[in-house]
Amino acid sequence: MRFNSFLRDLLSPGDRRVRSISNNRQKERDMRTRTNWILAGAGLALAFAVCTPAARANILVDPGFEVNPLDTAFNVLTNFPTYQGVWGVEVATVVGAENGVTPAQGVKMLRMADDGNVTTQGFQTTDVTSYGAAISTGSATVNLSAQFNVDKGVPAAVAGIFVQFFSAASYGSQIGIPISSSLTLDSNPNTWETVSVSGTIPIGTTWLMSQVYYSDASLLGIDGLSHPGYVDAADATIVPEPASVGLLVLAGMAVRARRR
Ligand SMILES: [Ca+2]
Ligand SMILES: [Ca+2]
Ligand SMILES: [Ca+2]
Repeated sequence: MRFNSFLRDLLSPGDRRVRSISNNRQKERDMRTRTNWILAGAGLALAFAVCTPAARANILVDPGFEVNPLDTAFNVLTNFPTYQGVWGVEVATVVGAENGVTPAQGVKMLRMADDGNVTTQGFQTTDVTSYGAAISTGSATVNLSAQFNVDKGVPAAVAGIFVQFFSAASYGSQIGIPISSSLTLDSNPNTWETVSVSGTIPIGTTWLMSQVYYSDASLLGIDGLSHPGYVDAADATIVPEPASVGLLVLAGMAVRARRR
């Protein structure tokens, strides 16, 4: 009986009000917990977007030289919008396996030959305005890599890559300092070697140009003749991608909403 009256006391009108306040506090706590879970979820998704390399898009079109016809370096260099996503080359063709070299990826590869100058080059331009949010704060990084190989008659081919930045859709608008990397290749046709470079995209960049090249002189074989150099599996990515920038904005909005 004593316990029953204790229960009745607990349920008296005054106590009910206290319980209702405490219920509201509980609801508030639940809301906060829910907001925290949403924030944690957004943070997790953001971390995922930033940390998962597999999710990054290759901004190059036909990076493995499998499907598209080549065009001229001149066209690509003088008309960015029309030839965007097209490989423009000086002296090069797309070939299948030859001279003991098998494509690194797919069934075709780029075969570059001496252009009679200093380097034999291939170019591709990309409109990067969709990455503008990150580029405008100087927080966008470009990573370019490609694989290179020569036949067994070439003892010390020098292969390289290059990225140039532009503030408009023309070669004359070049800004910042190009980034580049090169490598002296082995003479084993069974091995493909990767050359890669990373760098910050200069603020104001709206177009960039990816380049693969061979030093002409280095293609000289032990037979005294100039040999071809091969390229395959090019890859260019920009970090962060627009999706993760969107998530960053979303996370920022959630934090602001919570503070209000
Ligand atoms: Ca290929
Ligand atoms: Ca050249
Ligand atoms: Ca090799």
